[in-house]
Amino acid sequence: MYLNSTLPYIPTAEEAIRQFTARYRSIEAKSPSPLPSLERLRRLEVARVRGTSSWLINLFRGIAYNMPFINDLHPFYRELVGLMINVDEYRHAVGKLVNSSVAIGSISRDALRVIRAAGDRDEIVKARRMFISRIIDLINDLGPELRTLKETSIKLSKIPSINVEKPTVVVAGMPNTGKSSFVACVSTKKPEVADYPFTTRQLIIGHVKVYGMYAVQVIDTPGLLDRPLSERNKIELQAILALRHLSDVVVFMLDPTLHGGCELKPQLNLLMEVKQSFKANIIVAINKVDIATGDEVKRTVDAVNSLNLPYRLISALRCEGTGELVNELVNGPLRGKLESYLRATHERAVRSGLGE
Ligand SMILES: Nc1nc2c(ncn2[C@@H]2O[C@H](COP(=O)(O)OP(=O)(O)O)[C@@H](O)[C@H]2O)c(=O)[nH]1
Ligand SMILES: [Mg+2]
Repeated sequence: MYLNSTLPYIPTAEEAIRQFTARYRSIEAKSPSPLPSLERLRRLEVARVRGTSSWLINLFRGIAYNMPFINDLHPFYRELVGLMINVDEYRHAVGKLVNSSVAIGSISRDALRVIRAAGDRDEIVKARRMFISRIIDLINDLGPELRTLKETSIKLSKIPSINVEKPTVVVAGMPNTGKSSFVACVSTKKPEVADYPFTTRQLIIGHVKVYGMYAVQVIDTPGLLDRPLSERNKIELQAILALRHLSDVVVFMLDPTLHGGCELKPQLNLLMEVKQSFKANIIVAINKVDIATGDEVKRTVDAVNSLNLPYRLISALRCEGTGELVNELVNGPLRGKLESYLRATHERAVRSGLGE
């Protein structure tokens, strides 16, 4: 559910070679043995070849299988990852790592065959040299792929870690319309902050308690969904649009007064843009009703009605109408996802209670 919680350790080729040779040397004969020295050497080399090759196979498989599979990613992450990395190069690197672990198996079997059949020490030593040099060549050959994977892993670790299974409300609206105030009203725990790639911006993730659990998140997007999308460069726009995969509902904040410094018209233009590109449920919060005049509220309500969008009157300054708005979402558009989220959480708790 998170992207970057389990990213594996990825060595460079040089590090992997160093670890491999150190391991090879460190594997000792088990106990003083009554066997003649040729047999002891044979046993030792068999143990070393087996031990180091299975270590290396596990290392490479561990990397290949613990890096995210692009196709399995949640669309939000898939879209951001697609912007950050060369997906074909990444897939190739993972594939080559898997193939290499198969090749290590066969290099190891070759070496074991020769070692087992060897008639004297020289043959064993030759087989050992051959094994080590083939493995070193193989690791060296993986250098570029390991580098790609390491760079990918670093990039992935910068993607904001957001629980994509949780019912999510994204808050949009021009600056000073009251978005942060709204998030502060409805979240009952200190909001988290996550850097957002391709922007200097951060997401503010508020947590709303529902049925005794922090089961809904409300995301404030300062600097992202607060000015016309048409003014964005291509990458930035795509990064912003990735948020649509996250939002089950958009709360669009309108300031009917002139106190925020923004006329109604540009606010409505942004609302239209968000509506077109997000395709999520939108509910308009007409804010600042504590200071708005009757006329201001009326012309805003008329404008929202003409767009056929549902709305609520709130005062984020006084936290009035804000809880009701969230309840309406919980019982309406968030309901299905909330039920499955609560069910999944419950099942996880039961399983862990059973020690599974
Ligand atoms: N009178 C009044 N002021 C509000 C209300 N909501 C927000 N404000 C004020 O408007 C300004 C901008 O609010 P803020 O939440 O930071 O807006 P944001 O830029 O959209 O996050 C602040 O001075 C708030 O105190 C409201 O309901 N009534
Ligand atoms: Mg703000």
